[in-house]
Amino acid sequence: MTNRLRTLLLSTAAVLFVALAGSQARADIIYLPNATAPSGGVGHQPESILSIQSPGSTSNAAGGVSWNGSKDVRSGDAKNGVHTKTLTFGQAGITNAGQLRIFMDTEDPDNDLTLNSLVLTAYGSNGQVLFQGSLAAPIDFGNEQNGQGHGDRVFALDAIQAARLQAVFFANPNLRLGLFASTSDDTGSFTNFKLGQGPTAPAAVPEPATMILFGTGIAGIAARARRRTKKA
Ligand SMILES: [Ca+2]
Ligand SMILES: [Ca+2]
Repeated sequence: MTNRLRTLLLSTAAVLFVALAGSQARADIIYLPNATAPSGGVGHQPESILSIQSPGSTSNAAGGVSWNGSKDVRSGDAKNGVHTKTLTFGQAGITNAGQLRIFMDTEDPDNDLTLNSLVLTAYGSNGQVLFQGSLAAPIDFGNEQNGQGHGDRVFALDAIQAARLQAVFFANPNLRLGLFASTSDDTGSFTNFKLGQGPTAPAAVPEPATMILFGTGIAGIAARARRRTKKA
């Protein structure tokens, strides 16, 4: 193997590693267009994590709930009481981040709205942020004709982010999940979000062992290339 080839191999491994690290730093919530959201409004299972309501007759709403280490902190247009609260994995009815689903129930009077942002955050016992995933871009939804109490849309973490959250959950089994959302064109109504369980697919969680093997493989290629460079 020529030195140039070794250098090329090492650079390729380095670029691949940086690319992987970059993709893992960006946590995506994905929309599952073919998944069905459950019926039953706030106060029914699955558990509600957040409702936001545009104030008065305005058309935009934004708000969330976080955990400060001792209590929930609501912000913006988040509704009180049973609507809005952080949830543990247990309270969300899940044991695996790959099965985590965010169900959106819209109530918009003219049956369309834009979901501008959706951010899921995992908090540790001191309120520290352990994980964060978000919607990559706003989504316009139409044909929301079920009214309140009938779920309309389903979201999940993509496979890489689900694996990240699962690793965080293993290390912090009492973590609390909070959510922030913002919508527009939802005049005079509220939008509710619940956390619950879906089938593992389509947001399947890669086995942590696979990820480790993959990482070890890259490190192995680099080490081998280094040894060969030394010999030469
Ligand atoms: Ca609805
Ligand atoms: Ca509307």
